[in-house]
This record gives sequence, C-alpha cells and structure tokens, in this order.
Amino acid sequence: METSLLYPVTNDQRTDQKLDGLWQFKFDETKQGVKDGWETGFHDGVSMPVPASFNDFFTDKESREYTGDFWYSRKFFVPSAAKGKALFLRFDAVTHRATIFVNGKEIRSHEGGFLPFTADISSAVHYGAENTVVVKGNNELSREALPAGDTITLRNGKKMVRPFFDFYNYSGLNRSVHLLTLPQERVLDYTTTFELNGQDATVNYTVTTNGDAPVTVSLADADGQVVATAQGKEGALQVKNAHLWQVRNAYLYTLTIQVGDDAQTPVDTYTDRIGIRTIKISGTNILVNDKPIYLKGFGRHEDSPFAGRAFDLNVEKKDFALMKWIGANSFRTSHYPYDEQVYKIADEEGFLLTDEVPAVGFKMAAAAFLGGLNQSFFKGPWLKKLHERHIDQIRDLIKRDKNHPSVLAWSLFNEPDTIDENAVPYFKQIFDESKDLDPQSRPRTFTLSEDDTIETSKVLDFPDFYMLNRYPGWYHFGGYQISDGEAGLRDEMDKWQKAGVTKPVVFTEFGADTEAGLHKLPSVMWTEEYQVEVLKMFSRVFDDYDFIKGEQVWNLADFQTVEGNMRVNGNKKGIFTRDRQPKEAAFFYHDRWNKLPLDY
Ligand code: GCB
Repeated sequence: METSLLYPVTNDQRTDQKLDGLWQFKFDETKQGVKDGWETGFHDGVSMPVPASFNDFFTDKESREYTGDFWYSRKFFVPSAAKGKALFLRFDAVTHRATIFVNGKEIRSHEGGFLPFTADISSAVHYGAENTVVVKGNNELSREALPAGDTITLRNGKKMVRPFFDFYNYSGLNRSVHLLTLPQERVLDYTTTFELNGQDATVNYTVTTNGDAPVTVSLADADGQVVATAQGKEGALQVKNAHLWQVRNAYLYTLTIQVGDDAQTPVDTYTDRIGIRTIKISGTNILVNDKPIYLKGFGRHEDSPFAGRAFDLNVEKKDFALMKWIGANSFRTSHYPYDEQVYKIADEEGFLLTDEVPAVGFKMAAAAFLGGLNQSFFKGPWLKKLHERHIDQIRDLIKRDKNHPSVLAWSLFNEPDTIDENAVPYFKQIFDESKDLDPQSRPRTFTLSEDDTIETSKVLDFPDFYMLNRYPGWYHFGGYQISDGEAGLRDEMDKWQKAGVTKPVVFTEFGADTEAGLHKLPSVMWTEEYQVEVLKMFSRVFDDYDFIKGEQVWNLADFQTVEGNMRVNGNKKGIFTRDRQPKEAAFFYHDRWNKLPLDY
C-alpha cells in the first residue's frame, strides 16, 4: 500500500510540476534494455507524448499490438532551492507495471495500471542540474494480475495479449507525471466523516503526519469565509447552517490542514475541497443526505481517439457536458479507477460515481467468449498472487478516493464467476479485508453477469446493493425476438421480487451495439432504431419494479476493444459515438431522464 496518495498541490510549502510532454520511447522485445544500460537514459528512441497510450500513434500493427517491456526516458531539472525538501516523482498511472530509475539508480517498482504511486528520489538527484528519469514499463496480462488475461506467443515469436475483458489493452504512461517538492514534516493523509444535525453538521476528521508538530484544521465556505476550526490530529468541525453537497447541486467547502506551531509560518499546509453529505442504504433505497435517490447514467470508459486511455481534460469536459445535457446524475468507473481529475469534476458537478477496481475478467467463460478456456477461475495457482494484488489495489483505491463526495460506492469486481463454489472463500476474504478501509463506510458491491442470478449466484450476501448487467435484446433474444427478451427479463425481476429482495438493485449494464448512421424501417439489429427499441424495452421494465433504483446504460460512448467477430472496430453500445456525437438513443434518454424525479 502507498504511504500517501494525496493529490498534488502547490502552495508555500509544496510544489507540483508536471513532467508531461514528449518523452523518449522504445520497445524492448528482446529484453536488452537492462543489458545495454537504458536505465541511465537514451536519445535514440521515438518521441512519445505523455500522458498517452502509445498504441494508436503507430501506423504498423506490430507496434500497435506490442506486448512486453517498453521504456520511457526524459530529462528534468531539479532547482537548488529544492535542497533539503522531500523530493518525489508521482506517476498518476502506468499501465500495467513499472520500474522507475533516476540517474540510472533503481528507485522502485509498481504493479497495477490505474492507480498512482510515488517514488522518493531525494537521494538520487543532482540539485541545480539536469536529471534523467527512466520508466521501464510492461503491459502483459496474466491471471495473477488485474485486469485478468493471458499473454500468448504467436508462431512468428511475437507476443500478444488475450484479455478476459472487453476493452483494448491501451498501455503506457496514460496519466500525468509530477515532480513534487514537499516539506520533510508533512501531512500524509486525512479522512472525513459527517453527521447531520438539523440545519447543522459535524465534520469529524483525522490527519496523519510523519511528525509530532501540532495540527490545525479549518473549513471555509464557498465564499472563502472560515466557518469552523479545530486543533489536533483528530477532531470535529462544527458547521452551523451547513450547505450540503447534493446530487446535481454540489456545494464544496475548502478544508485546510496546517502543520506547525506558528500559524503564520506553518511547516506544511494541505488544502482540498470536500462536500458534506451522507450515504446510506436503507431497505431497497439508496439515501443521499437521508433522501432516496434514483441513479441515471452510464457505464463509461477512459477512451478516445489518438491517445487511447490517456486522461484528456478536453474529452472529460465534453463527457460531463453530454451527461448534464442528457439528464444523468451518476456513472460507474468501469472497469478501473479513473484519473483523479474525473472525481474532482464529479465533486463539482454533483455526480455520484461507483468506483471500480480493475478486477475484471475473473471468469473463464469470459475468456471462452473471447476465445479462451472453460474452467474455474477461482481455483488455480494464480489465486494467491491475484488476491494480494486485488486487496492491495482496493486499499489504494479507497485511500486515494475516500474524501470525494462524488464517490457513492466501491465496486470490488466486474462480472466475476459467482456460480462457482470456489468463488465463495475468495469473496469472503475480499469483503472481510475491505470492511473497515473506508471511514465513511460506503456501500461495497460488484456487478453480476447474466449467468449470475438470484437462483445461481453463491455470493449474494456480500454486496450492500446489487448491480446487474443484463443483455436480453442483444446477446440473446435479439431482433424480432425482443418480446421474449422482455418477458424473460420480467420473469427474472419477478423472481427477485418473490424472493423478497431487501437491497436496492441497480442496472449497471444493458444496451445494444449500434453503428451510428445505420437506419432501417422497420429496424434490424445494429441500427439506431433498434438501439432505441432495446432501451425503451428496458425502461418499461425498470418502471414496473420499485426495488430497481437506477439505470446506467452501457456505454456513454463507443470504445475500442480487441478485434474479433463480435466487434466491428470496437464496442458500439455507446449512446454517443467515440467522437461524442449523439445517436438516436441520446434523444430518447434526454427526454426520459430530464423528466424523472430524483427519488424515482
Ligand atoms: C459486459 C462487460 C463489459 C462489456 C459488455 C458488452 O458485460 O462488463 O465490459 O463491454 O458486457 O458490451 O459486451
């Protein structure tokens, strides 16, 4: 687990300089990099933008599909003024694993392609001089790592990934790299929890530092007026007439943590924006600030043309504009934690998000669907290592995201094989070990695939609410058979109802692949008309069952996947195209969602 995952800030005691831009880049198919001393830096690579996935910049297929080790190198300047400070590099995400070298010295390695890590480089740098940072990356998939898949070798000797999941294995320095100077004694982490008392609220906090200097915490409202202060590493801030963070009506306070005796010249200051709100599950209701809420929105991907899975603020701005226009209030970070800036925007815009770890592909049937094997996923030599990495990433995810008001729930798996007895001990371990990680005790859940029903799933006791991924009208009972698809879906919902479902049910995936611009009257599968028919069918069913507390359609936008006979250059279930233009279905949801009340 990382010691500190606080988002970088610049102030009197801290600096945050981004090392984005063009880096040097090389593939290392024959693993000669280490032998040839690439860790000291190189100039004979190709230039490669950061942040970006390297794949789509290449015009030859061997490079785009490259699987194995790859290296990035660049120079950066460390000013003399940084002497005496703690000095770190922060990588917001390297997909999927990385080893970091500074001036040829190995600093650390990291596993997991969607979460940040920091490298303490204080002992490796030259002050007042140029330094070299080198990243040795690797993008292979295995059953011992998240997300799960296999790496195979073709007869021509080239490696290739076989993901057990339905998104392209975009790789590289997908998010920003930061150079941080920090005070030696500093804030490492903080937590907040909330109690609402009538018009007022209590913000309970804890602060972790690496020293003994006293801590002062203050809270300022949106106008910058300090409304409460407290002393000590643990305490409570009393807020009179609190402005609550509400869904699609956000209000953010600024929390300032100061470390040091002297308020005028603190040894460290850390500021963040927080929202005061509570989240509870009560019966089949999801309560935000004790009021029931109906989720409307999407499963999404970090995916766009050119830079693949790179975080792009422009794409993100557009996605939020589309989600606001269409009347959405929520999304799931399917199938991995997103860039932290996404959560900041969601905080500001009042969106709720379900935060997912990359525990996807934990099912051999998924591998079979994609051309793999048919055996138990939860029984095999890979489980021990996989479990270690899984819980480690859950720890870092919660550590990173726990203070965001937008985070509604933690999704600990996507579509694992839960009809397999062998899944039960694994689930128990993951749920037991993650139980106390979130000070706000948010709900924990996972998505259930179509195989995993109230009759077949062995792990239905674990989640705090149910997330269902269902595809009648597409993978079965498609086209003219859609009426049978609807009947089957109703049969399934009747069974949940009859069983006396005691927790909320949210539909987190449903939809139909649709080629934008393809029309036919009457419809056929793949046309824009047919997508609307499928979505209308689901809406009719949702409207008839009270325990259904949300609809998050698959997907906000078309996205890249591996090539195959199930995919026409990617997954086309987007309500918008990959370049974010509306399909007919967008207007259907614009109409439906803007009319639905918040507590539908
Ligand atoms: C699913 C997966 C998602 C796929 C989707 C599909 O169940 O969770 O990753 O993209 O189905 O379109 O097949």
